Amino acid sequence: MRILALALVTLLVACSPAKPVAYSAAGIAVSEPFSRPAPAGGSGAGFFAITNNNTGPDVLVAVESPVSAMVQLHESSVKGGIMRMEELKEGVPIKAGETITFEPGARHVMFIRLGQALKAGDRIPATLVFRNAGRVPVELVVQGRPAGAGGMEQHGH
Ligand SMILES: [Cu+2]
Repeated sequence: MRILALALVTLLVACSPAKPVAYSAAGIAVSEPFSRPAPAGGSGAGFFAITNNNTGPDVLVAVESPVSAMVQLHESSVKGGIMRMEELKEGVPIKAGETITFEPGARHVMFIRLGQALKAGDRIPATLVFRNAGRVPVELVVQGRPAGAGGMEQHGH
């Protein structure tokens, strides 16, 4: 019975990748942080939605993580049929009450020179640093398969 119960729990965890995971601190809510598989030495990407529940504006100034040598905030865009990435050096402003998203093909967190491979099911610790709200620790869940050609790994740094 106990073994069955354990198996059931494992099954439930394995079968619920879409279950919303949310973190909040100091009036900032971060929902469903996730990443994609990527090789050690390469670049990985991070995605989530951030809601500013405070009465004043804020700025996401940086993301820190032990998984890579460098972490940057990036914006992808397509210009003349070519996908480009630009570093958001001034950070990302968030108005009071606003929700902004980081998602594939758009704004994202870039983990540059990974010290370890990111594999499906891994949890990556990261800390979002806000100008006013301070530090909000989260865990990104690595989901799915490597993006391959046309995906995030294609971006050079
Ligand atoms: Cu990037």
